[in-house]
Amino acid sequence: MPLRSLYCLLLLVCLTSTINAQDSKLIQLGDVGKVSLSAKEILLQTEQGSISIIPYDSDIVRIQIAQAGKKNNLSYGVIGEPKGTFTDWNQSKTEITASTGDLKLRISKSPYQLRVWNKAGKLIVEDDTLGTTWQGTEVMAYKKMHPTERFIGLGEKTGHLDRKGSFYENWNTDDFGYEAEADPLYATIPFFVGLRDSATYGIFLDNTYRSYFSFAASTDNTCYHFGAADGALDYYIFGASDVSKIIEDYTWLTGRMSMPPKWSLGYQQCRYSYYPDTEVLAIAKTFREKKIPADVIYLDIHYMDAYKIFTFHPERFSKPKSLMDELKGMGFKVVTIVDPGIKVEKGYHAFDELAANGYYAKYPNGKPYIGSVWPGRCYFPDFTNPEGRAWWGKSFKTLTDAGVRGFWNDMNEPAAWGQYIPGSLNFNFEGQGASYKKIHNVYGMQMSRATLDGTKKLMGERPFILTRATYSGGQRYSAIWTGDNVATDEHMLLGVRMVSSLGLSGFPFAGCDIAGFAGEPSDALYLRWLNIGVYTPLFRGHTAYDGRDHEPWSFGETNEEIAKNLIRQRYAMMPYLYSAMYTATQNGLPIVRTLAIQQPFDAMVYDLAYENEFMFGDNILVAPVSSKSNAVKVYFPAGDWYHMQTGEMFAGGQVKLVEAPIGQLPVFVKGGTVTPMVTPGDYVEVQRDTLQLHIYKGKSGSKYVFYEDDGISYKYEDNNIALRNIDFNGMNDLKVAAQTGSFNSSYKYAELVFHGFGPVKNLSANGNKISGKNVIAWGKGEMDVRWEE
Ligand code: MIG
Repeated sequence: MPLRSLYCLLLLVCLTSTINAQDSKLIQLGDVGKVSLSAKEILLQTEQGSISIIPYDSDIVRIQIAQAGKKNNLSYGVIGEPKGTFTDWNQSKTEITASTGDLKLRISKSPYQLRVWNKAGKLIVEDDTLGTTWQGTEVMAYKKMHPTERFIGLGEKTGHLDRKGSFYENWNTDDFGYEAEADPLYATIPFFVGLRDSATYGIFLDNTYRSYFSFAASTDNTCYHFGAADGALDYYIFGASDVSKIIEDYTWLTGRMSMPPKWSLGYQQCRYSYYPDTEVLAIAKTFREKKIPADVIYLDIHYMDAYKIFTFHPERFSKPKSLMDELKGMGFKVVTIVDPGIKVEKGYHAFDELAANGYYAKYPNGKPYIGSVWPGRCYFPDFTNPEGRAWWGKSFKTLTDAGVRGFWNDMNEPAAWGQYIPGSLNFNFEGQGASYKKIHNVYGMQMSRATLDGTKKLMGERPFILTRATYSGGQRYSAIWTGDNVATDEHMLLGVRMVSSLGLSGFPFAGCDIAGFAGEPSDALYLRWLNIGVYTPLFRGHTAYDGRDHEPWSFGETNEEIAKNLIRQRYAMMPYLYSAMYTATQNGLPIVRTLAIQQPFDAMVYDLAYENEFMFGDNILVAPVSSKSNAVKVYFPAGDWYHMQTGEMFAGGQVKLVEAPIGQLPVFVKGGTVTPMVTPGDYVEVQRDTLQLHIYKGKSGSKYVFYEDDGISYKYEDNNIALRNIDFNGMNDLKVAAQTGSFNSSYKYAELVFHGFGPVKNLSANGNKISGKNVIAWGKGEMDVRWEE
C-alpha cells in the first residue's frame, strides 16, 4: 500500500470534495443528510455512504461507514452481540449528540465528523477534517493525534512497544527468516490501544482485506490513519479507562481462548524433522534418561507419505499407533504438522473427497486453483465453506486414531511457493461468496477453526492447536507462534515484544521458536533464549531442516545442566502458569503482560532500554537481556521485588543494574504476593501431593486466584474446577477462601515457603498451631493462616 502524504491529501481536499485525480477518484464521505436516531442505532446518510453507529456496551461503540453494497454483514472476528443502548440522543441543525452511558459522542453534520469522549470527559477519538475517504475501492480514515499519543498492540508486528512513527500492513505473509523489521508477517490483528493525553482507548478495524495502520509514520504528527483495500470502514471504539478493561472488552467482542490441555504448557520439542519412528523414540528416551522435563514431541512434514496430509509415511512411521502408545507410556504427547495444500493425486482419499465435494478454492469459471507446495501440485481447501470445514475436521481421524494429540497448522497464509495467488479466486464465505482478496487474511484462522472443531469431536478431550496465520478472534481456536525467526539476540528480544503484543491483542498463548528457526545460535544465545522461553506461554524448541540441533543436550554437558534447570523452573511454576491461563480465558488478560498494561502513562515503560520488560502473570517481573550482556539495567515498577534466584530485594520506582549471567535471567517476584508452585516432575501430569505456596513479604498485599481442573477434559465447562481465592495482607495473614467448583484438588498439603521474612513463629491455621515443617492440609474449606515474625 503506497503511503499517501497527508499534505497532498489536504491540498486535494481543499480543492473540492470529489476530485477526478489522474489515477482514481478521491471521494469524501461528505455531509450528513438523512438521520435516524434510536436507542440501538444511529443511522446517517451522506452523499457517498451510510454510517451506522451501534452501542455494543456502555464503553464500546461500533462505527460502520460503507458505500452502497459494501456493508460488512458477516464477521469472522466478532462474536459479541450488541448489548448497549444510547441513553440519550439529540440533534440540532449542525450536530448530533448521543451517550452510551460511559461514552459521549458528538457528530458534526457538515461534513460528517465524529468525536468521542470517555467517562472521565477526556476526548479519546477525534476524526480529522480529512475524515473518511475512498480512492477506488480503498477506504481510509484519518484521526487527529494528540502530541503525546502512543500506540500499542496490532498483534504479531515487529518494531517497538510504542508504535508511534511506524507504518504496518496486514496481509498474512510467509516470510522465512524474516528481517527484524519485516512487515507484514503471518497474522492480521487489526486492533490497537491508543494512549492519549492520560486517557486510554482501543480501536479494532474489522476488515479482512489488505489493511494498514499508519501511526503518524512520515506525516506531520497531527494525524494517524488506517484503511483497507476494499470493504467497509467497520471499526469498534473501546473507551474503557484502563488497558486491562480494554483488553477484556476486546476479547469479549472477539472471544477468548478456552482452556488448553495442561500438557501443552510443558516443554515442547520440535525440529524439522524428527524421523523415522526410532529417532522420535530416542529423543523421548533421552529426555527421560536425563531427567529433563518435557511433554511434547513434534512430527514435522517428513512423517507423511509424500507430504500428503492425513497420512503416515509407510516406512518411516509404519506403526504410528504403537509408536504413540509407547510415547504415551513415557508421558509424551505427539503434535503433527498439517498444511492446507492437498496433493492432486487420484486414489489419495483426501484428494478424492475434496475433489468430489468441491470444497476447494476455485477460479471464477469453477476450475480448481492449483498451487505448488510440499506435495507438488495441490488443491486448497475452502475453509470458509462450513461443509468444507466439517470435512477437514473429520479427516483428522487417521491422526487421532493413531494417538496424535496436537495439530500444528502451518503454511496457512496460505503459502504456495512464492506464487501470487489470484485475487479473483472464489470462496464460499458461509454461502455468501467472496473473493480471495477478502478471505486471504482469515484463511489461516478458518483452518484452525476447522482443525479445532474436528479434532475436539474426534478426541473427546482438549486438543492442542497451533497456527501460523490467523486473524482477530483466532484466539478462540488456537495458540500461535511467530514463524521462521532467526537465531540472533535481536530476534530473541523482538520475539518478546511480539509475544507481549500478541497478548495485548487477544492471543495469550503465543511463543517463538527457541533459539531461532533459521541460523545457528551460540551456546549462550540458546540458553538465554531457553531462559526467556520459561516465561513464554508457548515453550517450544524448534530448528530448520539443516539447522543445528536444539535439544537441551545439544550444547555440551555444562550447558545441558543449565538447560535442565531452566526447564525444571518452568515445571515448578506450572500451577501458577495454569492459573494465569485460566485468567486469560476469563477476562482476556494475557500471561506475558507488557508493563504498559499496568502503567500506560509511565514513560519509562517505553524507554528502549526497558520496553522488553514484562510481567509473567500477576506476580513475576521478567527483564529480558541479550546473550552478550552479563548485566542489565532493570526498571522496577512500584513495589518490592525479590530476585527469584538470589533472593535480593529491589525497591520499586528505580533503575538498578542487575547481574545477568547466562542461566540467570533477571526475574523477580513481587513482594506481598503468593505464588503456587510444585516440585517439577518429568512431565506436567506427574502428580504431587504438596502444593508450595511461596509467600513474599511486602508493604502491601494482593489478591490471587488459584485454579485447577483435570487439565484435559471439558468437564471444567460444567464447573468441575477447584478455584481458590487467596487474599494475602503482605505481612502475616493469608486467607484462602473455600473452594468453588466440584473438582478434587490434586493436592493434599500446602507447604508455606516464606521469602523476605525473619524467622517465622506461631504459625497457625484457623487458630490451630502448626508445628514442625510449615505444612498444612489443603482441603476445600476456608483457611486463615497467620504467623508472627
Ligand atoms: O516451507 O514444515 O514455519 O516451522 O518447520 C517451510 C517445515 C514449512 C515452515 C514453518 C516451520 C516448519 C517448516 N515450514
